[in-house]
Amino acid sequence: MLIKKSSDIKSSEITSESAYINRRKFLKNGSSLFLGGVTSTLGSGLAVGQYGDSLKARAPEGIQVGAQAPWLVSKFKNIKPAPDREPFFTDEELTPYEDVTKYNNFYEFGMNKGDPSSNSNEFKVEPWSVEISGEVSRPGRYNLEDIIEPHGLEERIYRLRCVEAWSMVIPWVGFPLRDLIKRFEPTSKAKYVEFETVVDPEAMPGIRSRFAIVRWPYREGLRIDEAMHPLTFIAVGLYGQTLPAQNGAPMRLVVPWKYGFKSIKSIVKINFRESMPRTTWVDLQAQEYGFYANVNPDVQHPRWRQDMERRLPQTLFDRRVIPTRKFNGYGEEVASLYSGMDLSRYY
Ligand SMILES: Nc1nc2c(c(=O)[nH]1)N[C@H]1C(S)=C(S)[C@@H](COP(=O)(O)O)O[C@H]1N2
Ligand SMILES: [Mo]
Repeated sequence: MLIKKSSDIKSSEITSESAYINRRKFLKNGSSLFLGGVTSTLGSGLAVGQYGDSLKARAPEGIQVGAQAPWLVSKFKNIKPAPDREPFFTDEELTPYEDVTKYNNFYEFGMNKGDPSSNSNEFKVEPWSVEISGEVSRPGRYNLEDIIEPHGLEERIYRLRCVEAWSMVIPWVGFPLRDLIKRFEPTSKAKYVEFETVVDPEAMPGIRSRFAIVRWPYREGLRIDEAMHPLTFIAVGLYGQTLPAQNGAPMRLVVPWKYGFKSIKSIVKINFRESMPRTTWVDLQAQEYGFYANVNPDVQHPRWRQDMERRLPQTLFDRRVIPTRKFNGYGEEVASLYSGMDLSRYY
């Protein structure tokens, strides 16, 4: 591989268009910046920190997600690797970075699997703030830095099972949602947590589309005990890098025992409430999608088999069909949350 001195490399050669635009913005704001592409191209090890080398999964050489704020850069140097055991890890084959970042559901950017990666170049995650509201003693609108900075980052390798009967194995980077929730001190009335995705029509062509089926903002929710479960995760990265826009930058939810649609992306609002929130998919079609949406091979869906799944990536020769497990294989950890409930009724 040809290695150029950094001074010989024009930024346009090493950054994608979106990274380039973001970088310009950072420079204009006068902050120092980090470019993952420079790091991996030159092998300077900037992104590889105390734990970096021992991460179980890193993005391929040359992958860079864009310019990042200095406080975030230093956090990504200190990611605690996934342990060797379930449930925070699985030794199933990882879905390649390419598939994780090019086969997406993110209707704000369009309805086809390739739309989110190709239509999200205008999407900006800086500045970003998250509103914390409802039944908490410390409500307010917080900058992304205030939300994320206090948390140590860790790697988790989880299965993700979409209701459309495909699945992936993804190495996330983030922290448990429960640690975030505790900081804002929910009151005893906080029985549910409601999440909302950003609505940015200029950067999100799916929102501008006349064919959109969703009433924006995309909304999801969890019962408070589900939200406080140690498996429930806020992801800010994958494969050791910050999240690409199409995967829900700058922060998204990951609930590995539930269908993928619960794992809401690009969160701008977290609201604590006493009653069950309305959620996007229940609003759209309550016969087909429930609030709980626990992965369950015993509950049928009119369009997709729920007892089997296609583990991506498929090839022309192998559809890689495997059985779907109850609670997506996390039953030992989460089944007790639903004891006494009829899961065919509360699907
Ligand atoms: N805001 C928002 N969040 C979303 C979606 C969406 O359309 N909009 N799609 C959901 C669905 S159906 C799935 S399967 C997962 C996919 O996550 P991934 O693209 O990172 O694999 O995101 C979920 N989160
Ligand atoms: Mo999904």
